[in-house]
Amino acid sequence: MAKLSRIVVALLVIAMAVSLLAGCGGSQPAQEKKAEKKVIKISIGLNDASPEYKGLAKWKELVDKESKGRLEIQIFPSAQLGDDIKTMTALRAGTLEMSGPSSSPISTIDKKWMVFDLPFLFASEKIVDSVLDGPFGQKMLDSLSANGLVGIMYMENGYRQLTNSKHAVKTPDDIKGLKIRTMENPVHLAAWRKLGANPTPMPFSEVFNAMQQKTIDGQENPNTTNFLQKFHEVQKYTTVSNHVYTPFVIMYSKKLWDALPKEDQELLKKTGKEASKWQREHNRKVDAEALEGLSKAGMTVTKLTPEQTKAFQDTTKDIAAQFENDIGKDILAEVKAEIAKVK
Ligand code: TK8
Repeated sequence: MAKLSRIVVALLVIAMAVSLLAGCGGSQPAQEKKAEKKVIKISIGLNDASPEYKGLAKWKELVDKESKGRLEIQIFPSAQLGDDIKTMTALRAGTLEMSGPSSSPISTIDKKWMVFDLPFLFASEKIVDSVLDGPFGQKMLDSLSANGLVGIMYMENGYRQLTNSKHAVKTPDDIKGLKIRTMENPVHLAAWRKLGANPTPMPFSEVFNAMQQKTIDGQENPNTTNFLQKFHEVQKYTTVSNHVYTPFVIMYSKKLWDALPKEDQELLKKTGKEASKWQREHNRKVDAEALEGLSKAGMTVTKLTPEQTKAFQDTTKDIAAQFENDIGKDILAEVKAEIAKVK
């Protein structure tokens, strides 16, 4: 009897071992499938309330659907993985897949990107759309590959507006002596110097603190950023100046992009087109609400009249000539021709 039960136990143990092994074997294809899933990390400087984040969340959704869950975009907001310049360096080294910096810091890698920094270059959203979605915009994106980056799409940051903690700004005279944070870009520095400010370049993630500590008096960013990053908590005056339009450039590490299968590259670009369009529409819907939000939060809002705007345009009008050689005469002529087509 005892012998029999020992045999039964032994048989049971064998049966369990076999079923476990079978289980392992059975799960192997599933594991392989899991390994095929590709995570694509993207870093942005703005927080998760920003229109850039929303646009990327839309893209994530489209990519998930089209790839049937095989490609997963993971968005890291608020410069958790580093500011614009740092993450572009990571992309070029191949240690991070994606980043969505402003166009302005790209000029630290390739000076022709300064073209988008020229004050008052794009007089309307219609011009923006036509230039960015046309051959010029595409050529700029394609040119990134010479520097280890792949331009996937543009997203909208928007027209930039000046905020400060000192007084309402209506004329270039009002800017005299204001300490203004600018992006890390020589054109912005030159333009603000021209306007009489004392400009200080700084990565975006340091701006809120610098305003709170009063090491700077102001900064400039679109209404959505000014509101959604809660700059109204540390700033008192907004001037709707629309002085420059710098897009976001959603980019991929060329090193890592080249390792992707062609079909994945195509899927990412195709869905990117749709996300880019969606994001621009979304941004334009929320810009006015953001300005209202700033006003409701207690900021004094000054909207420049066309005459007032002209004074800012006149003061900064020779900036383009000053940077003509850095940008390249061909690029400058091309963008001007594209703009002229729209007008
Ligand atoms: C976020 C920045 C930001 C830009 C700036 O990383 O630096 O002021 O407008 O949106 O790219």
